[in-house]
Amino acid sequence: MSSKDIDPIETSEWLEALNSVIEEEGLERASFLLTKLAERINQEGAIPSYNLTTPFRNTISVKDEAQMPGDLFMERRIRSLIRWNALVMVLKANKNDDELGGHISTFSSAATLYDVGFNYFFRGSDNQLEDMVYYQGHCSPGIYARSFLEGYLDEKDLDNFRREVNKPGLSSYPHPWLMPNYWQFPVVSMGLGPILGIYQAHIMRYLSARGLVPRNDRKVWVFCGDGEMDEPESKGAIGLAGREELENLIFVVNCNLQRLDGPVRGNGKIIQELEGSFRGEGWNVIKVVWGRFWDPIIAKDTEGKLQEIMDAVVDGELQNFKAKGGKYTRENFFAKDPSVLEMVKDLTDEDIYRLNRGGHDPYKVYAAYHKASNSKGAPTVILALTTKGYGTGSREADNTTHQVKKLSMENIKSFRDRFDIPVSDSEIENLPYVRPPEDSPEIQYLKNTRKKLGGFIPRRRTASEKLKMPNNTVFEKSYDSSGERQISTTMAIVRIITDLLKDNNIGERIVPIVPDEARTFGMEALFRQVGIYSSAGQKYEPEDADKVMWYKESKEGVMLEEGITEAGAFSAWTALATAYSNYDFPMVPFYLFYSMFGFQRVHDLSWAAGDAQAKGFLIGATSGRTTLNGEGLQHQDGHSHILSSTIPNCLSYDPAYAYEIAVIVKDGIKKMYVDQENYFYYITTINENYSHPAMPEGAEDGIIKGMHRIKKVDKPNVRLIGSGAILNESIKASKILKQYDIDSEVWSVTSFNLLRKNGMEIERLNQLNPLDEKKLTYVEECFIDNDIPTIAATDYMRAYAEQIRPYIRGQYLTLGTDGYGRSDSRKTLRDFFEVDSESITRSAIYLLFQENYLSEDQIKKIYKDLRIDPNKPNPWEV
Ligand SMILES: Cc1ncc(C[n+]2csc(CCOP(=O)(O)OP(=O)(O)O)c2C)c(N)n1
Ligand SMILES: [Mg+2]
Repeated sequence: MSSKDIDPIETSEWLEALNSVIEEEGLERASFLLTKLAERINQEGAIPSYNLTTPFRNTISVKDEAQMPGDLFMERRIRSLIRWNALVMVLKANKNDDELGGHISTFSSAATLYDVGFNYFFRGSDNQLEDMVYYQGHCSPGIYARSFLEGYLDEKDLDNFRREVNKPGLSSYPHPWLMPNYWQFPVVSMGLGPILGIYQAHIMRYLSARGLVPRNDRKVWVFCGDGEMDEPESKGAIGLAGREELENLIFVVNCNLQRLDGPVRGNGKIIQELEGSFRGEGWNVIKVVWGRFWDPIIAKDTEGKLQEIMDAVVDGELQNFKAKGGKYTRENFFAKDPSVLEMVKDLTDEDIYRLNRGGHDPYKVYAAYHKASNSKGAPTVILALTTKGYGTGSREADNTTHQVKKLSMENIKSFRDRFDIPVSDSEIENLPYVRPPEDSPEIQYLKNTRKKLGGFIPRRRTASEKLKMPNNTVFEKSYDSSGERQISTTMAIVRIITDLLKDNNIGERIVPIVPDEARTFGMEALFRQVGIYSSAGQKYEPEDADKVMWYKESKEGVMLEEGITEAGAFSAWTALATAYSNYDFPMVPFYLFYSMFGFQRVHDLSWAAGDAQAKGFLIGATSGRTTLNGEGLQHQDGHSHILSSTIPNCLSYDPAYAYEIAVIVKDGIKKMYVDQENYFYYITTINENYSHPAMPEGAEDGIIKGMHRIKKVDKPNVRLIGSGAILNESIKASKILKQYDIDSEVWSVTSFNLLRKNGMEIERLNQLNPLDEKKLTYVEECFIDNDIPTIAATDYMRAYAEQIRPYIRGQYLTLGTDGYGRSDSRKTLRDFFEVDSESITRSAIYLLFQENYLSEDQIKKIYKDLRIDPNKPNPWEV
């Protein structure tokens, strides 16, 4: 569409007509008429292009701004002290050679955005559950500085910013693991705050729809950077928020136009771009572009000439206007049109430089938050224009400002002067923190604002309700043999989840979550049994309404079918897994996914879940490199246990039998929800069907610790240890060996990861206490009887089973599935990766030969029987 006006007279007639509708009948009517006109033109095949973005100016007009009720000057004084203390703590952390780092420029651009929130909007937990605020991680100094004025932190705490080893220290960024009474949400990794915040708001609605927590006007506030919005995670879930009409969600994007290296959109306009994206996804968009000093100038712009310049300017230039000052701005911005230049003729260059941006104007920010908090039927995004490094003198809007950790004394003094900090020239070298006395008007005002809002934040709830254990029958059913029936462990866990859902003690807390894989895991019966949560209910008759397992969506649905988004489903899981803290209401989420699309896909979110002290179950279903036979390279997981082992509080298991799963889940519920320990669980299950034995007497302890013996012989010659799907191959190998009169015992290893943890712990303990009686690792305890050769086989990379080598005294050989997967039958794949019974047998024979237990003739014969090909290609190189 051409933007050239070929008939200005006709245009003005149309505009006049529209003006009169606006004046006489109001905006709503005018908007209706425009929509009708657009529909009309659309019938002819044209697409009107006006609806997604609005001109580059404040969304809320001056006359519609809600008035900020507080004391502007008092608040400015308090905010200035917060700015100063935040600056000082970073400067101090970098005063010597420790180079501890920290950020100055981000918080300096965001201080007003937070302050208005703290003064008027963010609610504490005194009267209702507190608002949930996802801070921009590298703004942490500003949040600490406020807590310092509030009296929660003292000077020693601030001095220990980024010095955490000898407590008390303040963590670099929001880390609940390190500051469990303070930070709720780990966010500094760009993009995590936005996606976690969206799913937090979604889960809030889910919990109230089910009647588990009351629906109120609790809010989720997500603060993020404009550069951060480039992360796929940041924008990836905004469609869900729009679709679900999450009016409890407010995004504040700090548009300081810069990221780490330089401009976010030097050649464009990030605010306009984000406006289009968010509005297109159904959000309310509130742009806070210009501060109130602009109001009188904008009021003069009756011809729209200033607006034209505002619309045309790119962000790279906007950055210059702050970096290079008022004279530059007059010459390169206002001078673009003589009539616009005229509008600022009475302003000095200094006045022009001080024309404030919306994000630094408490009045404008207040009006935006007020509107956002009272909006119904959609989430709101506030796009606030700010200046990076605001107040740091020559470092303001400088391309390198992100990494500034030290300032010249000249810049420090100019900061002090700009914000009227009561520190004299003689004191300033020492970089003193400033906190007025407790009874000063500033501290009293600050405390009063928080009192009115229900208490201080951030604060994290560490204690929560204990849950009751489910009825034992849920688990006991799995302790019996499956007899002739062949089932998979995926089926076994689904059965346990189904029974848990019906349990009187814990049923309402159980939430199955899937990312469009329920049928893959045989969970479709749950569709109808518990329903799929949908805020819209079900507005259609499902195609399969006449079937037993029809697709039932419902407002009170229990199951979360999050669609094809592992990051989204994981974020929903995290919200539920931390509900014990954030809602004071423990939930027990089970997230089932293709194990290959678990940690590998969303590891940063898993890491954050660990940091947040999530409690719940992750089920890596259809796992194993050879067990998921047909799906090939991208689907066959042989390393998720290596990845899970990187998260310190994740307990991971690769069980083989239904009874093992039952014991692990039971123990998990006890540890996490009754004993209230800080763990979450990763359990792999498989889709191979076989019959499951009954649980041997007294096996529970070993299952939980990571290993238990399933076949005992009097005088074993070798020991076979297997895990998950491959345990059956170890059992078969044991039978083959018997044909050669070789006796073997067999152990099921439920967790090499936990065996290693125990090993590390005991080894270290012995080392630290050399004179005490030496303690045995659990592996040593298990294998105490003899030093016979041990062969481990798993469906994972060898590194998984290698972890226990230091604790095994005899010979040890590991088999695994190193290399890329590929499609074929299980049998062929296991032969290919050398984890089948023949390969296990071969390994046992080889080790026995090494120990001179077998002669050359014997090994030759057995190798021949086993059809061993010495020239077989190496599986991890083909
Ligand atoms: C996933 C991830 N990648 C990179 C970084 C390093 N990093 C920290 S802040 C930053 C720039 C942030 O820019 P923006 O989002 O615009 O925030 P601002 O500081 O400008 O407010 C980068 C790249 C990170 N923290 N997380
Ligand atoms: Mg930025």
